[in-house]
Parts: sequence; C-alpha cells; structure tokens
Amino acid sequence: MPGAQAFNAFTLHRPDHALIEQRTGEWAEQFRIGSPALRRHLVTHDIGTFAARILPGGEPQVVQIPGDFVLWLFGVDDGHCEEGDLGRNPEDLAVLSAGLLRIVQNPEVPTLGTDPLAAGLRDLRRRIDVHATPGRTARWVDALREYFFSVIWEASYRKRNGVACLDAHTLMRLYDGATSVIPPLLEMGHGYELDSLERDSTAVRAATEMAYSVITWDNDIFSHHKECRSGLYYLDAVRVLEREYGLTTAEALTEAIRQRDHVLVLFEEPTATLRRQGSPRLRTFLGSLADFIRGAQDWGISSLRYTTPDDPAALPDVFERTPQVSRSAPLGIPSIDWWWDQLPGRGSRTTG
Ligand code: 3E9
Ligand code: MG
Ligand code: MG
Ligand code: MG
Ligand code: MG
Repeated sequence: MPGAQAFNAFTLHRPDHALIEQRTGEWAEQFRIGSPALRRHLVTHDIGTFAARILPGGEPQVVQIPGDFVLWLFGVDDGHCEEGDLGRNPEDLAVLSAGLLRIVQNPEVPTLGTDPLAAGLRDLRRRIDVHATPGRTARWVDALREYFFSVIWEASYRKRNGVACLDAHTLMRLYDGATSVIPPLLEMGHGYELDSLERDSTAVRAATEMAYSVITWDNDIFSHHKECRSGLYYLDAVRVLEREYGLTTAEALTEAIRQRDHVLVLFEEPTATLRRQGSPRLRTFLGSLADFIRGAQDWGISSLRYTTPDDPAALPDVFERTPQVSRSAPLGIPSIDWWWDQLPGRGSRTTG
C-alpha cells in the first residue's frame, strides 16, 4: 500500500525493546513452550518486540508479561489448535481448556501436572499478581475463557473442514484473535484501572470491540499468505468472503480491506467523543487501544511470522494515511451492525 502520504512503520518508542525481545525468547526456552520445532520458529517472530510496540510506557518487567503471554498464546494457537491434533478435536480441546482455565484462576492447583503450557501459565499468573489489581486479573481470566470458547468453536469447523459465514466469523474473531486478553495487561502496564462504569458502558464496549475487529481484520489480511500456503485448514476473512460472496482471492482481499477501513473510520468517531467527555483514565484506555491497533499493524508487516522470506508475502512496508472510505456505514453484518447505532443521529441503518 505505498502512497504519497504514507506512514512509516517500524517506529519503536521503547529503547529497551531488544532486551524485552531477548527475554521473551529466554522465557520460551525456560518453560519449553511448544515443540522444539515450533519454539525455534516462535522465538524468531519478534513477539517481545510486539509487546514493546503496544506498551510504549511502563516498566520493562511489566511489558515482559504480555510478551511472554503472547508467545504462550501462540504455543496454544499454533501448537494445539492450528498445527496439532486438538484443533480437529473440540471435545479434547475443551478438556485441556478447562484445565488451563483452572490453573489461571488458581495457579496452586496441581491440574495438568508438569505440562509446559500449564507451568508457563502458572508463572504468568503469579507475575501478573505482583503488578495487577484483582479486578484486572479477573478480567484477564474472563477474556482467556472467551478465547478458549472460541477456539473450541473454530475446532468444530476444522473438524468438518467447514467455513463459517461472514456473520459468525466476524463475531467469533472478536474472541479467537485473543485481542480481549490484552487490555487488562495494558492497564497493568500503564498502572491504572478503568472504572467499570466507564468500561462496561455500551459506547466504550462498542469502541473496544471495534478495535479488536480492526486488529483481527488486519491479521487476516497480513496472515493470509502464510495461512493459505501452510497446507493446513485455515479460517480467515479472505476465505470467508470468497465463499460468502463468490469472490476471487484478490477481490476478497480488497473487500476485507474495505470492511476494515469502515470499522476504523467508525472507531475514530465515538472515540473522539469519549475522549472529550470521559475521565483521564478513559482517555488513557482509548489511547492504549490505538497503540494496540498500530502496534499490531507494524508487527504484522515486519515479523518473520508473516513476511515469510523463504516464500515472501507481498506485504506493504508503509500504510496509507487515508482510509479507503471517507464515511463509515454499517457493513450488513448482523452481530456488529449495532456499533453504528452508537453514532449520534444514526438510529436507522443503511448498509455500506
Ligand atoms: C491470532 O489469530 C491468534 C492469537 C492466539 C494471537 C495472539 C496474539 C495477540 C493477542 C496479539 C494481538 C492479536 C493479533 C495480532 C491477532 P491467528 O489468525 O491464529 O494468528 P496468526 O498469527 O496465526 O495469523
Ligand atoms: Mg488462530
Ligand atoms: Mg494462527
Ligand atoms: Mg491469522
Ligand atoms: Mg509463506
């Protein structure tokens, strides 16, 4: 996406990003996350750097936590769900999820014995306890439950080699992209806790979901090359749009970018209002969502995970300053069209 007024990617505000990156690699080795082959790949994917991108502030030992945790998530998502047998076996994936969820709630329980992912999760929970309030920790646990629910849902499609419809994919992508597990850690990193009266208001929840959607639409766009070449089952917006509307891959990619831009343009409007009307903490929270979107973009076009130099992906190294759409309109995706009701004077909908 080169353009005259392009944003340069790769801006890293933290001088300690290389140290965070190195320590995430060491943590993966210490806890033996994933098979040796998977781990050899994961430690080259700049996952610690990703944490440094989305948390430009905060103490390095706190930023280390989302770095190690995202690597752990890929140990589950790649190791078990997408490349392992459990990804085709929702019943057994549910059993593993139940064990891991108990560990994250009560790290002292002996569930799953010495399983490396269990040990890694115990370590993460204990470190989070040092820095987070009980409320932030509880939301992190709840978000992890959403993630596990959604990968079990995804496994039911993988088991029958099915492709979800656009509405179901868009809804479940809010969870199986593991975006909602990150904001409690961003609050921890910035050292504040958003009041639940603000967090749980419909307008803030809508804006938060919009940010999650932009991030996972971006991931579906950036990861399509590696996913469609993997020889494995994959479910992403491109595949879903090809099937939903009978599009070619190129047309589906264009449509995915257009839909993503509609949501980004929408995100900017209520966010501006909330920034004016909300508390200083809400302003910090909304700024964190923007850092998360931008950090995920910059990481997505630069990580070896997606650039795959042996079979290079045609990823951009700059972003357009201007979105593909100037004004947002509901996308005709029933589970999310209510977001547009949050705009003043937009009670009745026309689709875009
Ligand atoms: C993402 O979807 C799967 C999660 C387990 C990734 C964990 C990463 C984060 C929480 C960072 C923010 C989310 C992003 C960038 C989606 P998917 O499509 O399996 O990821 P992949 O890298 O394989 O394309
Ligand atoms: Mg996945
Ligand atoms: Mg994946
Ligand atoms: Mg992906
Ligand atoms: Mg590839």
